[in-house]
Amino acid sequence: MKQQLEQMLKRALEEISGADSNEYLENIRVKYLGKKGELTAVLRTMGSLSAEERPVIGQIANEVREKVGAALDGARALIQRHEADRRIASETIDVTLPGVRTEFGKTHPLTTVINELCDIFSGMGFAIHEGPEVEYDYYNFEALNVPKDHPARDTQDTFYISDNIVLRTQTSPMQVRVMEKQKPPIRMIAPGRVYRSDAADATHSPVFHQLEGLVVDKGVTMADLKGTLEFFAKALFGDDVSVRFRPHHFPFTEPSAEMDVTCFKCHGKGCPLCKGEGYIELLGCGMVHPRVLAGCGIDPEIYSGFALGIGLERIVMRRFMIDDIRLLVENDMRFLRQF
Ligand code: 2NL
Repeated sequence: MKQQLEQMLKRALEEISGADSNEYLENIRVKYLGKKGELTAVLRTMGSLSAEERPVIGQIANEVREKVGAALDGARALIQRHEADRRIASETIDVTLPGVRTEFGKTHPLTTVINELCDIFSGMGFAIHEGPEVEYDYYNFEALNVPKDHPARDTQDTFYISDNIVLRTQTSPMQVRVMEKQKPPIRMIAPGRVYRSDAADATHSPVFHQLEGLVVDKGVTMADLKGTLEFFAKALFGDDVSVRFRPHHFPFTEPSAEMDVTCFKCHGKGCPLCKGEGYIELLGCGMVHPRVLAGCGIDPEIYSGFALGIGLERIVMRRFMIDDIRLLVENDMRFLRQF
């Protein structure tokens, strides 16, 4: 029996040294040390041994159990280390290889300027409203006191989708929509894309951008308009610019004006950029026409307001020294990458 045990030990150790996975080791453990294993089977027959033999064989059996157990533990640790080594080897990173460059997008120069204007007006408590570029004739013209026979409605200028639907020619329709829905006080701006049927050249594009502003409340006067717009011009161009207002005409405001800012180049002295004027036109504005207020359900006897409209391309082109408006819509990467 002693010999039988020693052979069993030898076989078990050989099998363990040949094992290459934990599953295989577990099979070996069950085969020898398990409840129905070989060692257990031998121990069961110990009853037939003599009283002298029994402790001797018992001790050998215990030694076999311990040695097999220790060999299994050792083999398990070894396999675990091999697996870790293999994983580390396969995950090796060569830090000398060139990295994968992440391409970052950039803000379009128009968006940069729109964001800046939105910041300035938000700071004065104006809400920002965006809306449809395909508009009803009513919102684009009728509600703004531009009747059916007005020259601004000429098919030369307006893209008609159908009889009563147009591509908006200004962002005012959004202001009309807000006035219809919201009781004064209203302080809002409407930035966005607008369309006019113009042939494209260096300074004209059939698609361009505008930002309009509107304030409606009790007791709003021309003084509010002037103060707000002067503050806006200084926030945009710096505290050293001054502004001037010239009378103008818009169908949706009365009185109407255009606001100029002192020329950036000559600061008012007169130079080729401002054609000797000392000033450059910045925006159109005026007191909201009572008919426009009334049409939106706001009583012009109680409320008054002012509005402004500003073309964005000109500001962008001046800011970034861009000499052709078409570059702003062509999205040529060679152009856009510069900003
Ligand atoms: C310009 C002139 C202007 C407005 C836009 C406006 C809007 C409503 C009521 C009254 Cl809902 N007025 N907008 C007023 C004056 C001028 O734009 O030269 N834009 C580039």
